[in-house]
Amino acid sequence: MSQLGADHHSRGLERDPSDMVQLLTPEGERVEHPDFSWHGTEDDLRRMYRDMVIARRYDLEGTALQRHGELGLWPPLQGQEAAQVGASHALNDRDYIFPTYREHAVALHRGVDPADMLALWRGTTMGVWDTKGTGFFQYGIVIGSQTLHATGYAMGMQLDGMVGNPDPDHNGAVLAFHGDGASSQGDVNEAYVFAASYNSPVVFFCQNNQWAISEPISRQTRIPLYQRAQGFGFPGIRVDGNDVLAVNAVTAWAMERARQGQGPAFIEAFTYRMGAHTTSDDPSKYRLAEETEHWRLKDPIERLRVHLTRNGLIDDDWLHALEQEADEFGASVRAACHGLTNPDLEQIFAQTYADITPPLVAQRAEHVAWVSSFEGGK
Ligand SMILES: Cc1ncc(C[n+]2csc(CCOP(=O)(O)OP(=O)(O)O)c2C)c(N)n1
Ligand SMILES: [Mg+2]
Repeated sequence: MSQLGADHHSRGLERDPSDMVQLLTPEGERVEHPDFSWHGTEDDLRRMYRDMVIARRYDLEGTALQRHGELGLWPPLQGQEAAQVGASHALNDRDYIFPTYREHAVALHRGVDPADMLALWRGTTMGVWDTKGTGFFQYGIVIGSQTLHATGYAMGMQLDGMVGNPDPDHNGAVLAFHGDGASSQGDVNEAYVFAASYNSPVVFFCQNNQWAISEPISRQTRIPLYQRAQGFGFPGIRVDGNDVLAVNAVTAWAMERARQGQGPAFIEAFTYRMGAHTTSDDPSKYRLAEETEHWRLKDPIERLRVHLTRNGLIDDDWLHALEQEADEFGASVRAACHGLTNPDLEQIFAQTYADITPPLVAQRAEHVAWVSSFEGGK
């Protein structure tokens, strides 16, 4: 096979790998798996559906706001709602999350202020939200770096006695998100080694959307990503990333064993992002239309909607009320974005060190004098 042919073969056209945990088919039918089952309630199902719909709306608003010139950049998540919501719903309040730059659904579920996230992409904040209160660390743009932070944080939780405690209300673990492309980074592989060596309570959650911008998964690995975990010494599981039930069940299992002191795990959520990498990207330059169409039929929200409707767990009135909630939420997101104010640039000097240094004091004075030399002084 030519080089081009070999690439083309594995460019996101891999269909339904058989070694993948699935509990809800793309047609919305429940199926059983020998190792994993889902034990939630009907309310849990409705809540996860609602969170996926709200996350998609947030994402669409983010994309539109960028197109209107209100944001500098936006990384869309459309297609990854089940991976994110399923994972987030498997966490407890003590668990801590290290995201990439795209886990908007997880952020919303953890209570991050939607406006704070917009401010980051508008460039009017240094990216500070309530990381302690939400258990959701700041977004990181340096690919893979968060996995080392996550592993270090998990080692700290171990030292603080938050792992393997007989009282289950005491334990916590870390969920570290990264992408398929990130799995090739040195930082990420070092994080795997540290996590394994110290048996740290960290679960690596890889959203394999089969692309790292324009690089196909065939450039990152010659074996399914989840199989790599074995080489590092911890379990790896591939889950249907568009199946919120399977993602939730597998993440709950991995997090609980980490909390109990059984060490790290690797989850490969096999999925596909329908839109662009970011609003600066044009995937039509490198992805086939057939591929995107194929994955559209596996829409994570649609399959749960079909399941809920068919089983009488929601009806038209319920869906209508949710649509209204999403509309109101969308309007509030737009208003919050329009209400963001430009920061005082002096703040940049204050946020570099805990105690501002004499050279920075001088630079700040120079900067303030320069800014005030303009009409309006801004
Ligand atoms: C260290 C580093 N190298 C390169 C980049 C540029 N970059 C931004 S996103 C990206 C691709 C990441 O792909 P993947 O890990 O699969 O994440 P995805 O966005 O597909 O979820 C690259 C190369 C970066 N931000 N950081
Ligand atoms: Mg990717």
